[in-house]
Amino acid sequence: METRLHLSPETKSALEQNQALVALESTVIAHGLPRPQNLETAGAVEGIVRAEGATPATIAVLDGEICVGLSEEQRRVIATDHDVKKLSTRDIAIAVARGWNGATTVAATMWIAHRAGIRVFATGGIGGVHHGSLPDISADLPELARTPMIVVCSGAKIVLDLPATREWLETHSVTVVGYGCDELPAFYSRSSGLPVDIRCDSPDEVSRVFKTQRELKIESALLVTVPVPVDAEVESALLHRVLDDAIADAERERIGGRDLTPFLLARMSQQSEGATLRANVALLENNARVAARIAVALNR
Ligand code: PSU
Ligand code: MN
Repeated sequence: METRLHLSPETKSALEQNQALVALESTVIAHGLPRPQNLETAGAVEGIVRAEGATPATIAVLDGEICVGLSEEQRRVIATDHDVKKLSTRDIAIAVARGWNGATTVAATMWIAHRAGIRVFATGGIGGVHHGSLPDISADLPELARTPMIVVCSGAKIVLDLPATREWLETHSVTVVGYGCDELPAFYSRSSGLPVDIRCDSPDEVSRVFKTQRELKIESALLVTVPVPVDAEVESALLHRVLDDAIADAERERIGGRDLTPFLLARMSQQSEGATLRANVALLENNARVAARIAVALNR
């Protein structure tokens, strides 16, 4: 194991005893959700993983230490401290060298979790190809192409160019599972009109595909996509209105780089009077439950 990783006592003992573990990202806590829902959701998600019989390991960098598994106090720092950076894989060494506090994106969380020996990771929505001509492509995508672990999410964030993101995954051989669905979910929305590669209806089915990938030494991730629960889905007309407005606002205000995703999510939540925030929390909790069940199935 990578010696620069600081494992919490709970994570260490779960790894030693080969118990089911679920990695969780921290950018969604620090930059994806508003206060106080961010801290509440971070705690709720850990509780859900535990209730399913798995150990949660939230990942972040604290005072330059790469932490796998956070204490309640450490979670509070990530959720409330005003100087928590957003760290993608390219930033991990900088944060360690400078002794920063930083929240890890999907890409950085995967990089760390895989090196800690964790095989399942739950998040809300992955990054992908943004609209516009730059092109702006999240580091989440190349990390998925080179890291063999199960990533449970509700597809790519709706603010992205979803057809372009779907094509990227196909080109780079990332297998996409529809969990109880035949279509790629679109984050706040259950449908996108885009295909998945295979439908799985149980944790065992997912586990079988992943174990086969590992036997074949396929080095990319297995992306398990789970639709947002029906009662939390954002109604399509409202969703598209707040989405188009948020993208136009970002262009006008020239928001780019690492600030773009948090800006778009916050703007949509304001304009939808919290409808997108409720969907975000519901899908994060649901994805954690599915991920924990998969982690348990993987260990059987
Ligand atoms: N999904 C959410 N909220 C978030 C993110 C995803 O529901 O805040 C974060 C993830 O950490 C993801 C990041 O890795 O946004 C992508 O940012 P970028 O497009 O800058 O790579
Ligand atoms: Mn970017």
